[in-house]
Amino acid sequence: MTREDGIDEVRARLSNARAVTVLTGAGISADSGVPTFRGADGLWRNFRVEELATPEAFARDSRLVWEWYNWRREIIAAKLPNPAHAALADMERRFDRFWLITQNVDGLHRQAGSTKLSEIHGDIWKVRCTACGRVEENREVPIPIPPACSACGKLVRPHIVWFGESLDPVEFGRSQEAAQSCDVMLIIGTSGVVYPAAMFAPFAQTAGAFVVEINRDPTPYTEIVALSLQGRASEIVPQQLLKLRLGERGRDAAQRGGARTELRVAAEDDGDAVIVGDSGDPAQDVLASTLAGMQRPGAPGALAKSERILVAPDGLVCDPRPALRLG
Ligand code: BV8
Ligand code: ZN
Repeated sequence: MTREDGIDEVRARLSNARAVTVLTGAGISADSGVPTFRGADGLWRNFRVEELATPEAFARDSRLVWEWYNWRREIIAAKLPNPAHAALADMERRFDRFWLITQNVDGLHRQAGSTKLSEIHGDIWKVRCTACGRVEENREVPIPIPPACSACGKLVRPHIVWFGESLDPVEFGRSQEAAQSCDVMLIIGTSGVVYPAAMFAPFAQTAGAFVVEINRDPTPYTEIVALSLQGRASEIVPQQLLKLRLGERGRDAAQRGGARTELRVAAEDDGDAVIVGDSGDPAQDVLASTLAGMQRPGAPGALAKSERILVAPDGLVCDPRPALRLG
């Protein structure tokens, strides 16, 4: 099966799905410029995990651990969601039930507009007090070391799940339930080696879901999932969305939702898309602007210029300016 056939198959499955669950890993943020963990240029190549991402490491040398997180906060602070993040943010409004499980701590899914999500490994932009347990947002870059709790003045740590620590039981429970009750699961940009996150795909598959992997490289999932699409998340995920036909249920939902939800990104059957104007919806606008921005100048099907676009489904064109080919 070619990649295009695979994308068509996913589109067809999504068109008929009521419940969709997505699991993402560092690969989805790689196209935003955030380093991944494993692989040739991964973070663990240069750092030993047990020296930095464990409670023991923090107890031994909290300054070293904070310096590492400061370095990562500085990198992430300069990054923006890419078209794959934006496409998933849009997708949550297309299904009766949708849940996004992310292992990423970079916050880019939220920045893209996702709200139905569990950040199962925590959030690099939050700190937690080692004494009173208070969790608070902190966006300082760099964070002054040692950082102190605003309530009790004691040392705070990153609000992140380190190796050997348990996941938040509420978020884990929600994620497990979403994995076991979906019709389609997308696994995007994860090496699938960290547990318990690695169990969600087998959970879904055992429960009868159609499980699709999207990854630049082969992983332990590649041989066991229903479909594996090899390539960059920022290209494949929006492609699935762009080609998504809404189907009866989707069209009903769009009509119920009124004008705002009628403004969706979708391609015409022949791949053409049309500018329809500003939705007034930040998530849609991120999607539109990143779709425009992701087009490489001169690439086949590239947009003529980078501008905010919105594309209507099923010929709902509000502002028929010249059609653009999205390829
Ligand atoms: C727990 C926080 C109960 C730091 C992270 C032996 C066997 C099995 C399990 C274990 C074992 N020994 C210990 C365990 C348990 C352990 C574990 O799984 N270890 C593994 C690694 C052996 N798990 C735990 O400890 C978990 N807790 O089990 O609790 C418990 C309690 C007490 C005692 C024991 C157990 C806690 C897990 C902690 C997770 N935290 N780090 C931080 O982020 O600051 S894990 C780290 O890896 C990241 O947080 C990340 O979220 C996670 C997963 O990595 P990926 O996202 O998959 O990233 P990776 O780089 O690996 O892969 C990127 C992929 O993207 C690649 O496949 C690449 O091909 C692809 N890609 C690249 N570019 C693109 C792309 N794909 C598409 N497009 C692109 N452009
Ligand atoms: Zn405190």
